[in-house]
Amino acid sequence: MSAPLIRLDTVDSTNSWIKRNPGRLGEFGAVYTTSQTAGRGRLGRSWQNDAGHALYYSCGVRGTLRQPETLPLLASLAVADAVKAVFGADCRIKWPNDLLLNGRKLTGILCESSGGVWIAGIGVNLAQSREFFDAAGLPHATSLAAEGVPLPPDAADLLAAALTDTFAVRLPDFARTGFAPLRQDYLARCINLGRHVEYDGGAGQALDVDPEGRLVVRDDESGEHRIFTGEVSVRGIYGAV
Ligand code: BT5
Repeated sequence: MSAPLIRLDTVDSTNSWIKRNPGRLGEFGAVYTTSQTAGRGRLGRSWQNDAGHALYYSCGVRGTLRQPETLPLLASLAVADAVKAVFGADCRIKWPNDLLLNGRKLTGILCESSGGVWIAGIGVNLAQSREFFDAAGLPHATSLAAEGVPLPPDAADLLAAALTDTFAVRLPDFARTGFAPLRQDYLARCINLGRHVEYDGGAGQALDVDPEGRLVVRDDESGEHRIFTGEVSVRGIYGAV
């Protein structure tokens, strides 16, 4: 049986919709729209809407996850798989979960839990113009169209369906075991490795992402660190120096 996939014309936030409707998606399912009026990022930030030009998607998972804190890493890989399958575009992942195309942010991910449901909320920029991002004050953002990727008119519907599939493929192993079975595929896309990064309280070279999903950094001053939360900037990405 395929997972429920609900399309809404417009909604405040697809993550918030799942919180209000915790029983609607069964064990695993998704909701999406191309118009979100109050999209949320992490840490109280907002996610910009451009009605009809992007995919705003959330999937909900009920049940036990072995390493729920690594759900954002699973989500980033599932989107990278789906974007490759539908549009042929190869994205990189900036740890933990931004997807980059040509060094700019194509996708943002917000994971939450509520009422026994794990929620992975994913915003994918599809057809916004460079002018839209400039006017919105987002010089480091991009869309598939702005990077020259041709889009069919039903791009959002195709991507939502593909994303539900790529999630479903990786979910059983992930639920049982956690990040470890995804790790090699994740590392192959991770843009941090070998680069100079800055994190809350230090800076150094990113060496690895460990089986717990932590970024391993050789700090310039204090040796090896394993980072799980907080902001990490990468030299050369989003204008970081
Ligand atoms: C994220 O937060 O990147 C998570 C965004 C998650 C959005 C999805 S849409 C479906 C679901 N429903 C929701 O309500 N949310 C999820 P964060 O790492 O905090 O990044 C937020 C920052 O990204 C903002 O402060 C801006 O600088 C930038 N930003 C905002 N809108 C953007 C966009 N459309 N494209 C690229 N960057 C954007």
